[in-house]
Amino acid sequence: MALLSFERKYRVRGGTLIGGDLFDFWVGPFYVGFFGVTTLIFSVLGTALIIYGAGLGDTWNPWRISIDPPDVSLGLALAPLRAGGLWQAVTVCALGAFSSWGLREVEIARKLGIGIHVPVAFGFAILAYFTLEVVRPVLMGAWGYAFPYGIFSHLEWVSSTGYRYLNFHYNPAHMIAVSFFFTTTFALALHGSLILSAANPGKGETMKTPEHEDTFFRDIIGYSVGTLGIHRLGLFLALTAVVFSAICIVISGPVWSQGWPEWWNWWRNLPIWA
Ligand code: UQ2
Repeated sequence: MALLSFERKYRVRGGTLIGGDLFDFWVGPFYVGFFGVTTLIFSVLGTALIIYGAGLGDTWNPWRISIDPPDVSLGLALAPLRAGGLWQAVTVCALGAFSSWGLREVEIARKLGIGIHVPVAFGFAILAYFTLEVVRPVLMGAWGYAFPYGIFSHLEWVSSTGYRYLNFHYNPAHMIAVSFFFTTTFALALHGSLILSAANPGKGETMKTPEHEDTFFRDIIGYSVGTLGIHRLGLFLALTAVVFSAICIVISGPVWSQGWPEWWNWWRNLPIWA
């Protein structure tokens, strides 16, 4: 079906989670909905607060602008605007915008009658952000442990938080997360190259079928995970990478406060080495 005629067919009322028909409309190609309105409000407000915060700061150098969380000494209190309060307001706006975007995805999926895999997957990304900026700081008792909003400043946060635990590569959850990130890129390289090899033939040649794709892998390793299976595998690998990333940061401090290399002493102290 041609793109335009398909879109006309699916652009029907219904599927909204909230607001009934009130916001059930499109602006040009974009679906709005209740959550389109809230996404817009949160992101415009959050961006305005960041620009205002940049104006309060001492630089307009885009690399150096930073909206910092409150000092650790302020604990979990509401901070004055210029002492971390802006960061708190921006964080509320960010979470509001991300959740609104996810719920707008759900409404579009419901209209189309497709699954909600995309918003569920996006939910894992929101969860990772929430873990860094809310769950871990709350467990550690201060907003000051959250990362700042700035290009260099957030990189410096990652660096100094890593050194705080001596060497993050010894964090077992970090090891698992990195392994899943690598496996994700491996799976996508296999999948992308396999699809192009069959679906993008030379001039004058006809496109090949999924049977060709299956047979390639059966011939080379005796197994094909299948055309649906590779996408299930890809989603699993990507989401698991995110989950272990969230675990690896949330256990750093709340569960283990020494250097990560020391964590492995349980292994060195096993009685079998005696
Ligand atoms: C496959 C298949 C696809 C694919 C790929 C495979 C026809 C078009 C890439 C091969 C993948 C396998 C065997 C799994 C590899 C395992 C890991 C953990 C990377 O069989 O079916 O569909 O794209």
